[in-house]
Amino acid sequence: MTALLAILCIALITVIVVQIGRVTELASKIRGEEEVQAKTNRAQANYSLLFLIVFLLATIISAGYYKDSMLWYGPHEAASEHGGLLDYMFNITLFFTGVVFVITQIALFYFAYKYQGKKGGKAEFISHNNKLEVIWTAIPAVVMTFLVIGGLDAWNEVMADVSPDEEVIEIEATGYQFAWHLRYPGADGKLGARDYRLTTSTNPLGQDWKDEKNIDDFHPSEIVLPVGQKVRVRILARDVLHNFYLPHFRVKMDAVPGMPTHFVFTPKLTTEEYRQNLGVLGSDGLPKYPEWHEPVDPADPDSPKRYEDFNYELACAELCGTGHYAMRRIVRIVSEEEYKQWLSEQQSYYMSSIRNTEDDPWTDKLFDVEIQQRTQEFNDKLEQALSSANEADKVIELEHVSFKTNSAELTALSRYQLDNLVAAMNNNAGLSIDIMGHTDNTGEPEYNLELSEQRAQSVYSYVTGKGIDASRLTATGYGETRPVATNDTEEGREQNRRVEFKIAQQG
Ligand SMILES: [Cu+2]
Repeated sequence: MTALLAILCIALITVIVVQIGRVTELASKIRGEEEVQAKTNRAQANYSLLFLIVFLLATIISAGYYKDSMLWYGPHEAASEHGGLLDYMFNITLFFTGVVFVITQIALFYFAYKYQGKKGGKAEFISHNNKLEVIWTAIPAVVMTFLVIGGLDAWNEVMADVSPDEEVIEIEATGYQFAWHLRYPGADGKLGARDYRLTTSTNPLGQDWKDEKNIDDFHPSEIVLPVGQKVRVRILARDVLHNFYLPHFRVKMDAVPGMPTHFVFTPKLTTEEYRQNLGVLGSDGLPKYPEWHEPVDPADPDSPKRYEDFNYELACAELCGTGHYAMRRIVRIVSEEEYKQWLSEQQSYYMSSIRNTEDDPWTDKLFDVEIQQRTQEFNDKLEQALSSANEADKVIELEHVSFKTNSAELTALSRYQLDNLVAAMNNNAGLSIDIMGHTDNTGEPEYNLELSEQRAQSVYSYVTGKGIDASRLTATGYGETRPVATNDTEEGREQNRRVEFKIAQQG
């Protein structure tokens, strides 16, 4: 239907144009060809002038109207330290091209007006003019030289990498269809090694878990950075070309599969400060940028104002596929304290997703964080037992002490908790304990009794071997006689196989 209407319209317009042509032809026959030609020339010349004025005014007024929305102007001053330099380059370039633009437009249309066709008018032929040639070659050459040299200088400054001894936060962004996978270095400040061949569904970045620098790396869902701190972003891509673009910081760099790139920048304004700049009031007490004071939801006047809801963003500036728009991520710039707080809330990817799974190469080792955590837990439990008046609360299980199957030989990881016990006894001279070994009910009771005895003895030997006086502890095996859970399930039996100690005396 629409197509039919369109065809009809076109046919109608064609008929009208043809009819106008006929009328003009007839009119010129009546009035004479020359007079009509002269009239048309005058009209065309006047239209040229009119177009010049309307076009220039529209250009200038629209630039003025939209100036506060442009990235280098008004409230949108660069939020990074190097950004001002790029904005300055843009301003200089805009100034020169703007001047040339206005002059050439005026010249073009004014000439069309001035040299309109007139009866007897004759063109002037200039075959060569050295002076003109020199002028219009030399002026652009000089201007371009300054722009290019200034641009190169700015480029070198903006693209300078960090020196090895410089303090810098290095983070990583890997683009893929259609999101960014972010990685932070964790407490050691260093990103661990990656190998694309290690990429699996549980290891999306192909991190090499044998590299201990990977142990504390975490994968946040947003970029959070402290204000005034130099940041180096390592930029990678997993599939196609993407582009890491932080418009408010004037950061933009391609993410190329197989070729890591980087960008160094220093955030200058926190998110909060940028919001305040957008919402600032003029000297008359009215909003300086009224468009930012409109509600976020036009249907709900009570929704937050646009400036209150502003966030820096990370966008992909490469048309990388149909879901391209979905690559937006929030960027938050915060104070140093807020950043530290945020860091402390992040969980290492290895600890939350890889630790003690089949991909974990470190099952026979405890990491510092885990040692600290277990020490804390042990001390808390001991503290509680010491302060309790209840006899039953005086028994503490050594849940991280274990033995090889059917043997009294301690596993390598047992020593950490035993060292906690030794430390506690060193710190607390009045403390004496009874070590108690237990088994489940699998096998012969006599055998179990003997095994539990030997296991308690192993702990006894370890503790006395660390210099604790033998008079402060005893070791007894109870075999399967004191279960704490059912022996009918594997979990229950596991709970029953245990070594614990009872506080016999406390100082
Ligand atoms: Cu993309």
